[in-house]
Amino acid sequence: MIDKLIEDMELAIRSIRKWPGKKIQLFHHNDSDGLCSGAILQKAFERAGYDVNRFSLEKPYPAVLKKIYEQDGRVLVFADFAGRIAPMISDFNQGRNLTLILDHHVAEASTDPNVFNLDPELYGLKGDRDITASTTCYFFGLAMDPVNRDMAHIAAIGAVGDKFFENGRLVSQNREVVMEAVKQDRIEIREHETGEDYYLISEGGPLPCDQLGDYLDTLGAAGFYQNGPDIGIKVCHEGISPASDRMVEELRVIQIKAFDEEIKRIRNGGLKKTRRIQWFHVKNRFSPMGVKMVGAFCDNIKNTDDFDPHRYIAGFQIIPNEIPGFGPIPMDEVKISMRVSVSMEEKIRSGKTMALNILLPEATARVGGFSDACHSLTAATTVAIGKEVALIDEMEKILTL
Ligand SMILES: [Mn+2]
Repeated sequence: MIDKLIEDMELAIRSIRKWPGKKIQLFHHNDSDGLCSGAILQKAFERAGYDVNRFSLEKPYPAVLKKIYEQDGRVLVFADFAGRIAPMISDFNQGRNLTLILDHHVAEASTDPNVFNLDPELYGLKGDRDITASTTCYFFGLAMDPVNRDMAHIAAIGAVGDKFFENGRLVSQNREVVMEAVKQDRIEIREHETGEDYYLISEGGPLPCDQLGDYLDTLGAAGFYQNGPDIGIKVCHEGISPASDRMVEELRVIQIKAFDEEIKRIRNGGLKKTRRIQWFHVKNRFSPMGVKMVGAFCDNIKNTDDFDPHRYIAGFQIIPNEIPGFGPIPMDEVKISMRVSVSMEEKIRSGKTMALNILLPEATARVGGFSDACHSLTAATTVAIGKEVALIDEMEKILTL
């Protein structure tokens, strides 16, 4: 099925070459996989003589898509998101712009011939096992020009960053790119009892790819409103620098302080409980960090004594009415992130408790919110400010059915 995907990539590339103009607008996710995807595509297009205008996004919110699709006659590329909302993008596009989606989340087919959904999930591959967005973008780059083979190590960093392993090892297409990077002496694999560790070979010595993934996540997510994604893209191409180290260090300090203060609030009555859910609202107290932080915060606290291990955990964070590179965008929305304790994870896996990717999107739809990518044990959507309690109520209703 990878052959059919590559064939369709070649088709999309021919369409880009035929499209008038030499400009690309590139939108990519702000986690490590998304940054690696953006880095690969930017360079691949620039090598082919295109002018690339690159934007990092936390999510392809409808308000953002609406603004993007006010344009006509453009080439628009989405990486590491949008696979599932190809029908919505098709409705926005109406054949007016050439749109490419290079994602690896669960996908739906496009309904507009000018929207190419090149998400490997539509080609029988598993995005949460075989192939990340970075690897998808690498194959796309190769289809453009074999010279892009020298970016295999960037794809490998994204693959490690997304943490989809089988028996502690990258598999399928992700494995193929990492082995290519090994062949090029850019990545070194070290075996241990439970799997493999991957190291980027760099001037300062070998760098563990999992740590580099966390480093990029911090730049992209905590640093989202402070140019972090741009620094992250630079790190993908040129490696870490004293300037990037300093920024990551500063962001980590901001993050620890904000998280510590939020835990104090939660202990002092900031946690609300309904029958099956415990929830809190950080408002804009995580500012200037991006809204991925409420999810990161949930990950940090989900197994601590401050939370009931038998209730779902939900955190809300207000989405700023501004997106770097876009200027003001009226969002008036909150993001909700959900997680569960380790014991509830077990119950979800064995089917005894409802999975988050069933519960949250259903409740979100009922209050008119927006969902794109949800997983069974981690999920996030957005709803209008003021709909928080209604959303929690809807989830309780779904859970009592
Ligand atoms: Mn990804």
